[in-house]
Amino acid sequence: MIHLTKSDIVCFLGDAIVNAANSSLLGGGGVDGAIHRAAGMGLYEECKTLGGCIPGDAKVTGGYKLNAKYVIHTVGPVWQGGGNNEAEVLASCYKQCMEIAIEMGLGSIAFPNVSTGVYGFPKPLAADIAIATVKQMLLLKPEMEVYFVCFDEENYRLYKELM
Ligand code: AR6
Repeated sequence: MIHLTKSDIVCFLGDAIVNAANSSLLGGGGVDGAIHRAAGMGLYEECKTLGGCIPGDAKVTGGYKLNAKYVIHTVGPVWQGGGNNEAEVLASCYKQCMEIAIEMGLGSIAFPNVSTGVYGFPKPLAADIAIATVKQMLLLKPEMEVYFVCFDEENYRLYKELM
């Protein structure tokens, strides 16, 4: 089942939140910075052991001081005009995160709007890709609760229209 909220993903109370990270997995700005600040140094220490992550892939850690039990870190594409497989890479992010959640037997997962901040991915296209990919993956585990957690008004409005 898919849910939509307009809130801060750091506050999510459930099994896993997804982090829109960069390839180093060592923190940054935006939602990544907020998650690392709230989770504490334990998260940073575990991330240091992961050896980074390529765009379109995902890796899981504990949630440390967060309410969520796990953080699934994914690295979205940097928007470069659309001719560089950005859409496929973004779809892969959502797919990989869902695969990890399903394999781990998780009951709930919250996604931020990956790549639509600093990485500049157009929000309408990103919302289409996120919703379509998650819907497809949910066919494998329909009872999973998936939350799209929008932070900015534009994303929230777009998701509301599409869902
Ligand atoms: N909760 C939910 N969503 C949030 C929050 C929050 N607390 N804060 C921001 N957003 P961005 P990206 C939304 O820039 O584009 C980092 O420095 C925000 O409104 O965080 O994937 C990383 O280290 C936007 O819609 O991630 C990378 O270097 C969405 O999160 C780079 O930014 C994504 O914005 C990744 O860029």
